[in-house]
Amino acid sequence: MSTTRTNRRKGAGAGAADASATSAPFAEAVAAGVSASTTPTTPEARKALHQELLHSMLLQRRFEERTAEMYAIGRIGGFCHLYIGQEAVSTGIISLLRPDDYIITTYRDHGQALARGMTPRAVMAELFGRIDGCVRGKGGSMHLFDKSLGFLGGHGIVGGHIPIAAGVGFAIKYRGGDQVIVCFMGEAAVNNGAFHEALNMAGLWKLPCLFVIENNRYGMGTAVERASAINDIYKRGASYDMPREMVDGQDVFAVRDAAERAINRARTESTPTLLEIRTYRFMGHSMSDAVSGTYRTKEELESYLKRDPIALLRARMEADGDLTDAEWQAMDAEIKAVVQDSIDFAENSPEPPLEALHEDVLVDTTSD
Ligand SMILES: Cc1ncc(C[n+]2csc(CCOP(=O)(O)OP(=O)(O)O)c2C)c(N)n1
Ligand SMILES: [Mg+2]
Repeated sequence: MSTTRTNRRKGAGAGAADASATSAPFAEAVAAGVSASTTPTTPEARKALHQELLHSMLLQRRFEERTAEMYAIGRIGGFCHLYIGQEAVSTGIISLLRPDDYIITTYRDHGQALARGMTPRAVMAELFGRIDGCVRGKGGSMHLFDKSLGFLGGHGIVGGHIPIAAGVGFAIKYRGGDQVIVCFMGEAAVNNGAFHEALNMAGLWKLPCLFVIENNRYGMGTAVERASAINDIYKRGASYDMPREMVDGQDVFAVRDAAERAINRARTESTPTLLEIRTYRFMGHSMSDAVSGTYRTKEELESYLKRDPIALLRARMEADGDLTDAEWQAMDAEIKAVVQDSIDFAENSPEPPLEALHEDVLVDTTSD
């Protein structure tokens, strides 16, 4: 893995000399002659693509391991929800998107932002509440946003962003574009009225939306079986005449396969899709929740840890001859250095000035 990656998509607030800009999503695979949206045909292209997928997932993991540490020592405050265990979902889907596509998501948003190419510096500074964060330190963990990446947040209200996704889908269609909007949500959001209203409109008007349910089995401490009348959540797509699939969320290739079908449908036929991606969060609901909690057993957690998406991808790549131990060590060391750099950057970034409190509250409709 090269250590001289350049970032194709600079995150806001990243600065011109951003040493953490190593998250260039899938640039090397593309350089090796494979479109990120197709199955590679040569061994070289396959290796490049798989290394990019691994890099993307490992960056999310190492970034959040340090995030937890920074939270524990009080460098990060407020709400903070880690994505550890779910990285194959963000990487699998986002690796197939074009730069002009859109993403909207929940408060569990660090992994998706990094997979999209937001720089570790811009994300870490945001978590620290500093001015060089992607939204100048005023959003924090739950509200990562970058218009230039089509990354439309980071939303704290469960289900509140799903109608916005339908609205973006409507705007794409109205303007005659062939972009897609991916709307990530947790499985608990599907019992919220906004879910039904938005999916009904998307089904009725055939909007280019990909509704991705990351079914990690729990909404805070409530198991899906205790909250949903239907446990196979993808079946709800039938109510909206929407193509639907259930996917193994620990297998990045299974995620990519299903996402590729859905994205093609959205682009070429303007048809929405509902994907239920079964995954698991390895940490507590948020930083204020114990790792296993009282609502799940240690045995359950341990059984899911055996299907760590990064370990599964690494094992497959080793078996295919696409990853040597030295390459793994080098990639891990490079990523750890990038994450450390993002922490140093955040530490040195100033807090927003008091006057900034009044900025960005209302949009100035008289400019641009
Ligand atoms: C409308 C609303 N109700 C309740 C909450 C409190 N709350 C925050 S996260 C959460 C659980 C959501 O679980 P899920 O959708 O499965 O996502 P996950 O946290 O598992 O990623 C709840 C109930 C909220 N933020 N918004
Ligand atoms: Mg959940």
